[in-house]
Amino acid sequence: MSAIDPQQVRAYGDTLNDGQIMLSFSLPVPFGESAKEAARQLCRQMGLESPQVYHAHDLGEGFTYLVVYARSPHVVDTTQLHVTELAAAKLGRDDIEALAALKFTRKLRVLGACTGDDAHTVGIDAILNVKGYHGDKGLEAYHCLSVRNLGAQVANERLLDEARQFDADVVLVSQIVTQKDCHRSNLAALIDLAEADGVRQHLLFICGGPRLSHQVALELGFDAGFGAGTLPSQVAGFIVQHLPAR
Ligand code: B12
Repeated sequence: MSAIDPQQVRAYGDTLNDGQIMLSFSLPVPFGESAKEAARQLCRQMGLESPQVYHAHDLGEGFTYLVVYARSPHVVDTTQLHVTELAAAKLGRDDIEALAALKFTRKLRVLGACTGDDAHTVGIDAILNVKGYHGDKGLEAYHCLSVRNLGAQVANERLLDEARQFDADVVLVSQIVTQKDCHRSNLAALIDLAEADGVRQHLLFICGGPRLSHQVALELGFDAGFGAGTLPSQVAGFIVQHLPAR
């Protein structure tokens, strides 16, 4: 087996450094040989070599879904990557409760919602509901936190209104749908509104969703962002470490 060169990392398929990748996409071409050939040509134009259509499915109405395997000749230098990571130690529930007891004299109020047109509540529920996610209890299970979950399709105006009424310390926003970058515009609009209302500095704003990252969250004016597979304890840990003592 050849060695891994961190300066020249290739995609891995069957054997190390073979550069094999898999793509899935749909084409507005009727199911059949033309759709498969169109997919192969598109892959070659992307710089991929030896594209093979492994799966094609008739979507109806002149559309075809395709899965293509191909070889990417490109490499990435992993010694030159610049990523922004959350500056917070990973703490377990007991340590989070202990730190909160040291720093805060009351429960911290956490308000969560899935905002805009987004109706995907499973993610925010996984973070907030007592049963949690992957065996990691949700924020409702923490003695140091008082939690309210507003559910789906909450308008930014209403979220800030509820934050005022609840006297929230932290606002958690879930954005799952990213079509036409609606997650970015909606999240940025919330921060603009909070600034206009003069509440931005008084609240910790955290967003999350499978296509969000800490880097994107910072770009949009949030304090933190969490992506796919986030555990509730990571969010609780961030909150107690980053909120100033009160
Ligand atoms: C279930 C589901 C639905 C259900 C939602 C039910 C509900 N009550 O939530 C229903 C059927 C309603 C639905 C509808 C639609 N859906 Co849908 N749906 C899904 C599906 C299959 C699973 C999502 C899910 O529950 N994941 C499980 C949770 C636990 O994971 P998660 O959301 O990533 O959350 C984790 C992290 O991201 C993070 N996190 C999430 N939020 C937050 C918030 C904070 C503050 C923090 C800290 C962390 C955090 O923590 C969580 C735990 O780790 C996905 C495909 C997929 N496999 O992901 C499509 C998917 C999200 N849906 C999609 C689409 C397009 C739609 C529709 C537009 C379809 C349509 N044409 O009608 C509608 C939109 C409805 C609307 N107005 O929002 C697309 C989105 C594409 C995109 N990039 O925008 C997906 C990806 C499917 C696809 N491949 O096309 N959907």
